[in-house]
Amino acid sequence: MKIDLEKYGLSPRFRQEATMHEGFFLARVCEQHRDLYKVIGEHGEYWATVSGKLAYNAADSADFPAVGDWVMTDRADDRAGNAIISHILRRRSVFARRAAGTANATQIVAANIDTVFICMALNADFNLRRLERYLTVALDSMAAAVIVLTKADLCPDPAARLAEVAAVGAGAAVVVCSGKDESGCRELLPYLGAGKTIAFIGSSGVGKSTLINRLLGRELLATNETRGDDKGRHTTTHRQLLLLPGGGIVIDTPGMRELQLDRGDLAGSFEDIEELAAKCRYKDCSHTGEPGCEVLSAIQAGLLSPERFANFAKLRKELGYEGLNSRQLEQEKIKRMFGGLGEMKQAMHYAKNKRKR
Ligand SMILES: Nc1nc2c(ncn2[C@@H]2O[C@H](COP(=O)(O)OP(=O)(O)O)[C@@H](O)[C@H]2O)c(=O)[nH]1
Ligand SMILES: [Mg+2]
Ligand SMILES: [Zn+2]
Repeated sequence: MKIDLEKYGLSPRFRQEATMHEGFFLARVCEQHRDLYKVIGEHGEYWATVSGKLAYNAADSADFPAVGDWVMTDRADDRAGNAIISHILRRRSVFARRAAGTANATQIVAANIDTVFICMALNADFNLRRLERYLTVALDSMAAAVIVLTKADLCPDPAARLAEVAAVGAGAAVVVCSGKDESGCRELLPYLGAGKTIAFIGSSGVGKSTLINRLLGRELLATNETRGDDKGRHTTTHRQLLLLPGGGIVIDTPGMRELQLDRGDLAGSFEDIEELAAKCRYKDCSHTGEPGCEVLSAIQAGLLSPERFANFAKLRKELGYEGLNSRQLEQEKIKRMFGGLGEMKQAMHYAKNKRKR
């Protein structure tokens, strides 16, 4: 039986790029276990490892396949041992972070996603500063961002939380849902669709796997059931791509204790501050006490929360964007995404589309 890879998100653009690798087989990465990848191709799922050449040429963990990647392999099944991944097709979007415990290694959390569900629970997990951090990465990912507030059943006043989220939400859609009851994830349905890939991102325990199980209609993913009870404690340990019965693809990710920024779009997640900063008397205003600083005036007038500004300053420092203005940041991003002048045409195309949006 031939598998329809379009259901797995295959688009003409990847099909086209795949034709440049004659003699190889197109597949999408569904799971990663250290150096072993489970991929899905036209003849089903099989296991693969990367070629020596790919590993040798990799400068960073971001150059290795990630869940969601479209790759070329040397065979269409693994009956004769693991297949070899020789190429990764150019990513359309990535949710990336700084690999834990490293100074500058990038880790791709999910690739080729249409929408990122930033999941945050409406209980003790609720933290606007963390949300700003996730948004900064999501808005840079080239995927759409949706804020998913989970565990609504545990919150006495979801409407109040919703208002707080909307204030920092950078225009992203916000949905409130619960994995506790059947109808709880109905709000997510409008974002799902055949061939569309959604990545569930957020801290451990917020209910990502529970929601995905609801969407799947069965308890496929282990959820973190027994906190404090060390018997049978299951949790998501690896990233995994799954096909929904109603159409659409979801990527479950293990919770991250901390999302360290590797790249980000502060102009998107902190547009309000960027707008104020553009009106500061000095172009290179650091908003730390210069005269004519609109950012500080807004804080004094109670129009901008000092916590939000402190978080902005912290994230900007973490990204190494201190002192760059939004124009320079945009150029920085284009350079990073399209690598130098060689692909300038793509970069212009991107900039044009961005302006249209
Ligand atoms: N009260 C409540 N508990 C939930 C809800 N969704 C998930 N949980 C519980 O939260 C824990 C963590 O859920 P899990 O789906 O494993 O979270 P993940 O780490 O984000 O994948 C489990 O004990 C779930 O039963 C919800 O909507 N309401
Ligand atoms: Mg999980
Ligand atoms: Zn200023």
